[in-house]
Amino acid sequence: MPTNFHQKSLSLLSEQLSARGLDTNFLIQKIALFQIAVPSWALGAGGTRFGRFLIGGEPRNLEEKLEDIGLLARITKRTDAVSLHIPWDIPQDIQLIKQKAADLHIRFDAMNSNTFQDYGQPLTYKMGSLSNADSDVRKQAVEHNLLVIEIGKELGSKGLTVWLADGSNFPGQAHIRKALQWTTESLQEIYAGLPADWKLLLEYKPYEPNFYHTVIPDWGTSALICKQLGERAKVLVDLGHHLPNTNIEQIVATLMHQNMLAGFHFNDSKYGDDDLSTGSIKPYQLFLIFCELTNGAEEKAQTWESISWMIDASHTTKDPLEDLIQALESISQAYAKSLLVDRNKLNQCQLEGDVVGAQEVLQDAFLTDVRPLVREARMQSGGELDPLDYYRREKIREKRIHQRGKNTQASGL
Ligand SMILES: [Mn+2]
Repeated sequence: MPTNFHQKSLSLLSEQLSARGLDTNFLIQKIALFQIAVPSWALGAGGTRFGRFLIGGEPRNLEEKLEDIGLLARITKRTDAVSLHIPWDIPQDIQLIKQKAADLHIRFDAMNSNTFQDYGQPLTYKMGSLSNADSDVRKQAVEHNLLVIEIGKELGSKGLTVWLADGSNFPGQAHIRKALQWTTESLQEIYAGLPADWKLLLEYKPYEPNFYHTVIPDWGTSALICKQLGERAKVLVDLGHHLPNTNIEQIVATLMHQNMLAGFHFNDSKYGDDDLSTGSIKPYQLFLIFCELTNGAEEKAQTWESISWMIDASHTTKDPLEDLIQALESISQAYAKSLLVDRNKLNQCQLEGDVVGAQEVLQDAFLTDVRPLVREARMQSGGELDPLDYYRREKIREKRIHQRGKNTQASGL
């Protein structure tokens, strides 16, 4: 895209926005500040039904994963953090990793534990982890989480994300109340090991393949457990972890109202936990979610800074770095559009019961092409005008393949 095309579209948009009483520079500054973490498992190919097809030049170790995120940070200016997964990313040399991250201007976002896979630990998680009927298995799962906290402390992380696959496959298999109780007690032990300036982010999910029940199926169950843990435990919303047509923006509003929103895992879905690129299926839903987020922060239901942001998607048929560029762009666009909502007018419509007017206010914001604002925010921060075009023009993947090899495989699912 030629720079003069960008300048023209920005000045046209700026004119329209100021006619609506909006300050373009203020918006650009807000957009520039919004940063989204990238998980360490998102940099290689995920599995499809037909197998896992290597992208080529996938990162071979944690240092190379940081290099990939560093590249995203440099060209998009929309990410400044990595979220690590243990045991997939146990640093061999903590000081080296910290230095590498610092050189790339990357910080360590929430740590992720893993008790949903058997990876050579002494006791199996076949019948669950934190909810297991066997107290030795629960102890092992708790200790794993405490180890993750220790690694995170050394790296400077400030959060632990817990996602459980625990549940049962058939009726009668599990004692539903006991499973919930054991999970809560296990989480209490983990919470007790949490440093004072850390938070615990508790995910929920209503189903898995071949599942009868999950121990933490929804935001309500997650919130109930968090209330029993303490005020630094909050609910993590993963966009794919809902039944079809769930009103996710309502969940967000409810959690913010209770100061219980820990953060987000961004992705998109057609049917369920599809892990598709954020904004590729339901951009209007993403916009409505951001409307609740920006409004909830403006009205001081919960501070913006207390919420964590991360992409949690799977890259099967796209180059992961290209996919992440698209996702970062979509999230920034949804955020930018939410900032355009005429709140006074919307409040007025709500007071007067003007349903049509309220919809018009939202559509006015949603249908505005905010791409010039997002581009300008990126350029003013020192990023590329068009990161995807830059990535292809500079043949980054080809260079990665040359450096790392064609058949390398990043750790992860
Ligand atoms: Mn997730």
